[in-house]
Amino acid sequence: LVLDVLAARIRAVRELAESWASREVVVGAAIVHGGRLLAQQRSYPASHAGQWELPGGRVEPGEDESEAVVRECREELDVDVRPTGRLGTDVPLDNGMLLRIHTAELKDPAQRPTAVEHRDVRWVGAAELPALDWLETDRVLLHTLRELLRD
Ligand code: 9L3
Ligand code: MG
Repeated sequence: LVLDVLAARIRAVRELAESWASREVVVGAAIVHGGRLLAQQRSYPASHAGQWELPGGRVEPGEDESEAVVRECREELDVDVRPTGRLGTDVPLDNGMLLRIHTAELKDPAQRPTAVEHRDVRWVGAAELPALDWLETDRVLLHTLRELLRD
């Protein structure tokens, strides 16, 4: 009996781990340059238009997370970035996916990020960081992001 209970417990834990591991990932890019973080302002959907977020989007099938970071930054900002590692913890999204942050740097710092499909993009210093109206999911990460920035 004890073994049955144990086996059931182990199965439940494994199922939970698998369901978490199989959740689809949305990558966010924490691009830092000159002690400031690149933030972009959403233009859609209407419920989130005007709010700020890290650049990024869904990892497409056949793509790894670093490739998704590079592709999303090309699409959204028209810049080339080099992913440098993971940052912080995953944030669960309402749609069941996970937001996962990768740090990145501009391959060519002279390249200026452009708001291709967004309302605005901005380099944000530590003081300005908490003042922006961030998406709730991204706001969770502000303490971690702050550590990348200068005072
Ligand atoms: N999302 C949240 N924070 C972010 C990003 C890039 C994305 N920094 C959420 C918003 C959407 C979903 O992830 O619900 C997919 O993102 P997108 O494809 O609309 O950018
Ligand atoms: Mg996006």
